Amino acid sequence: MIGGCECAQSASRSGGRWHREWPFSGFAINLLLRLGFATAAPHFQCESNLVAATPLRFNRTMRIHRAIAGSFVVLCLSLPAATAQPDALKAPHRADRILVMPKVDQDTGELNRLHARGGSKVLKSFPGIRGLQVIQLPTGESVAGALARYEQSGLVEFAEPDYEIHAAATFPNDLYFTNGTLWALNNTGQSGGTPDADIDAPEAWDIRTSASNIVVAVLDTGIRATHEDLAANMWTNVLDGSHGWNAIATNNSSGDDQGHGTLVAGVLGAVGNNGKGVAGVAWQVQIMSGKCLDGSGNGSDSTLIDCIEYARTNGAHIINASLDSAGYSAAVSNAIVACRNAGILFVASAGNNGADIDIIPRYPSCYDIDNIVSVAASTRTDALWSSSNYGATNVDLAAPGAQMCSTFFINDTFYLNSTSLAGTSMAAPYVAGTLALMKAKFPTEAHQQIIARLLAATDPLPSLAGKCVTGGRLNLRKALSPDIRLTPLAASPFQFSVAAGPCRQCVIETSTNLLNWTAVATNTTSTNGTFLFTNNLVAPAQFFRAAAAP
Ligand SMILES: [Ca+2]
Ligand SMILES: [Ca+2]
Ligand SMILES: [Ca+2]
Repeated sequence: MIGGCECAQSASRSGGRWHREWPFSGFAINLLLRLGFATAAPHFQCESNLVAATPLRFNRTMRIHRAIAGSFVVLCLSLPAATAQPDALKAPHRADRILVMPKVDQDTGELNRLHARGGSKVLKSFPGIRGLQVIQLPTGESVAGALARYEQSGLVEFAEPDYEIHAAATFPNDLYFTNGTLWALNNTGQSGGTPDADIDAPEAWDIRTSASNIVVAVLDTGIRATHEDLAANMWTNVLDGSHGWNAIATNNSSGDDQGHGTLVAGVLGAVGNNGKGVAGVAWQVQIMSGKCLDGSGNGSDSTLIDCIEYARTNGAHIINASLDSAGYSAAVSNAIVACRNAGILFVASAGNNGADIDIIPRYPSCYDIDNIVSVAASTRTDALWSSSNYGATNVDLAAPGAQMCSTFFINDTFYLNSTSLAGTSMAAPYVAGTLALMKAKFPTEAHQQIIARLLAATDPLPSLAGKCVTGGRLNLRKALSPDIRLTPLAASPFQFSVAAGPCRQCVIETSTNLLNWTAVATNTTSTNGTFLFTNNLVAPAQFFRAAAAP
């Protein structure tokens, strides 16, 4: 949520030289997280980062609070508590540590003797925060007792609990999410994975979980529409009550007799937070089944075209085609162009040949049509999956696609959870589900804009450099809420650029004390995602921040 760029301007504007005054990045994020816990009483809200136009000297305790309200992040500064708040111990905190702030001009020897008498130990002190100390309590001493001991000593400005912090995120209660199986959504390094080799789903779900008005057509082996984790998210044709089209049998019974389609559907849109099974990228969505592959997983261009046309003429916004062919078909490309002209996004798996499809093309990925997003598969260590196809031109991005778990067609409560379940077929629906949430969030944007957002939002990875257009892996959070970055450009007059993703309205606010903020400008980023801000006012010490609408 938090952008990482903060900058400072010399207090002397005539000096006009840039330098970093306030190493806010790590510092701020730590504090933000610390207060992410303290969300019970958020103060004010903005999604922002800060530009400091002064060397900042704190002669008060600074606290920065973070909380979530929609896609907003709370930043706030409050005066120090002279003593611990009466309810200070109600919030979860460590039992073995407290924090104390020595009084200014206090003889450190006296405080050291107090530590020693009580059997406590200074684990760390922070000279840059006026000597703030992290205190290890002796075994058996309660936090309440220790706080009282320090506060009554008269040697500290305050003593307070070491509150627990947690990353702000929305965690669904579905079994395979909570037990860590769904590493692709949230990877903490479980089962040999690389922490954060994931699409940042919990962070994204703070912003949006539902794409209930978006129809995603899964062109595949069919879908088990009665599955407990899919039934509520199946699209229904109001004319016949069906959930799609079966181009193999040429009827409206589009159930799954192979399993592949039900797996794909669960990745993009299994019901989230229903206490069952898995969570889709979109917790609510309308999944249309286009059965173009038979019980052996095989079909042909004619069955594919039949389902593409059904999707297009029945209101699909997004098509997921976890399938590929070696044959270039003018007919299929025409069907996809018709979708393109209707603004329909078409997600294609890159294929599982371990090949460079710029050299050995696979279709539909390699049709040169601007509504196609081609997806390679990545692993829980953020490597390119060994059998994934790739291509610097014809593959756009990677998404998780190995060691998967999803809804399966055997019965209504079955989930396939296998370390050998892998493929670009599983990667594509991570992108399709992401696009569904994006379409729901940015309903007026054309397919080119949505795709540009998607591709700008990937996490670049060394393993993907040169392997796809973006060289990156899908990031759902960035796709829904691009980072806001302020970059200094000139000192006099003071000028910086605001980068916040395309067409995003931002308010620039200024403060001299980080307490009182005044809006000084409102502007909207261009389609390239930035605008410039210039400040001609002379002030001895000013901070700037940009806050975006959700
Ligand atoms: Ca991340
Ligand atoms: Ca993550
Ligand atoms: Ca579920």
